[in-house]
Amino acid sequence: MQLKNDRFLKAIWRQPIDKTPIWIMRQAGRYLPEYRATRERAGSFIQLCKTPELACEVTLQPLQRFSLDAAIIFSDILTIPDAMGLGLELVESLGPRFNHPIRQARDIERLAVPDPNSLHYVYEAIALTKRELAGLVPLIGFCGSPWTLAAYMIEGQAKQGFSQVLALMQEDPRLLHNLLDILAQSVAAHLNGQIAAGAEAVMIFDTWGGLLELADYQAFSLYYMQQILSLLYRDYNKKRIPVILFTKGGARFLERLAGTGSDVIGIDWEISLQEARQRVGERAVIQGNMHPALLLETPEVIREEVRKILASFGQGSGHIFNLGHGITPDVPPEHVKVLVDAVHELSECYHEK
Ligand code: 1CP
Repeated sequence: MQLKNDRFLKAIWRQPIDKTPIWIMRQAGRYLPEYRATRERAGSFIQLCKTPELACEVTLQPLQRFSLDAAIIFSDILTIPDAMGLGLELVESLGPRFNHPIRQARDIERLAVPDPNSLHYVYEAIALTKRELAGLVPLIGFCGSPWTLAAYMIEGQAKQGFSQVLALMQEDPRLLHNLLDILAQSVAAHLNGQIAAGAEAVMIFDTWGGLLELADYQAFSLYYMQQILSLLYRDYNKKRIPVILFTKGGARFLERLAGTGSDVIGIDWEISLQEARQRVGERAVIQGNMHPALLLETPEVIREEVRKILASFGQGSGHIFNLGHGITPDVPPEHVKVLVDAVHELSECYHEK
């Protein structure tokens, strides 16, 4: 189907565009009252993920309010460990938690790439969302990086620091490599499943890669993302499928990320777009990088920040506007409208008519 709005894909292929495209990490989420209402109807976060009709409904919610240039399928990176038998639940004050975290070598030796049927609900949600979107904007599929998934699987829950996975890295790196290898195969298969179901771009979230020093980052995080890139359907149904890599806190690794052959590199607010553009050069397009906390400021402050970020990237195609990390639940939805409209309005002067 012909896309009505293909700014997001054109920016990735550096084709001329009228305005800079924008989408927002976690754009479907708790800051929207309609999301909270649908989650209530679903009964739980996990049920919401596993019910394609409801996952589709919340994916579309932010697009009904704001002129976003891409949709991202509502799901979670932790669906893969769940499908591997770890049993995901969401504890209200604590965040996600596994009922059967990895505690010993045997738990890792037992793991296998999940049966595609166990993640079929994601592919159904994508197919349904594509039908409902009817070409309005492209749909992004996603996964966590093997390193980030391993961090949650070994810790058992969301925690600052992830001391247990770091300890395993020192004590038994081979065992950790076995886990990362299975996860890389699982992630590649899941992203390919999402592409086959209709995702027009895919993103790998390496939320915890920034915990590592360069040598460990290369060996335990980047190496496995590179494996995934080599296994992905980069062309599907005569269409090029772009890949976005995002290592939170990964400014130090920018050249390495650019060297992977990923089409887009996501950055957070640690560095300016100007510096990122210079260091990445022609090797990849840049996505980012407004601090999410700025969405709590006044509309004037938000517009000023948008102006600065657009100026930092400068002239031409090759930038996708986003936050440097997910939007937080306390953001007033009206501020998101201010942001999206400001990006479109204030970016026109950076593109040729
Ligand atoms: O309703 C709720 O209370 C659940 C909150 C929530 C939401 C809205 C969770 C639990 N997951 C999601 C959806 C989600 N997760 C999306 C949806 C698509 C979108 O609109 O962007 C995406 C892309 C994710 C990805 C995700 N999940 C990441 C990577 C991105 C990031 O923010 O770094 C991570 C680390 C997770 C794990 C996870 N799932 C949920 C939470 C609260 C967390 C973070 C846990 C932590 O604090 O470590």
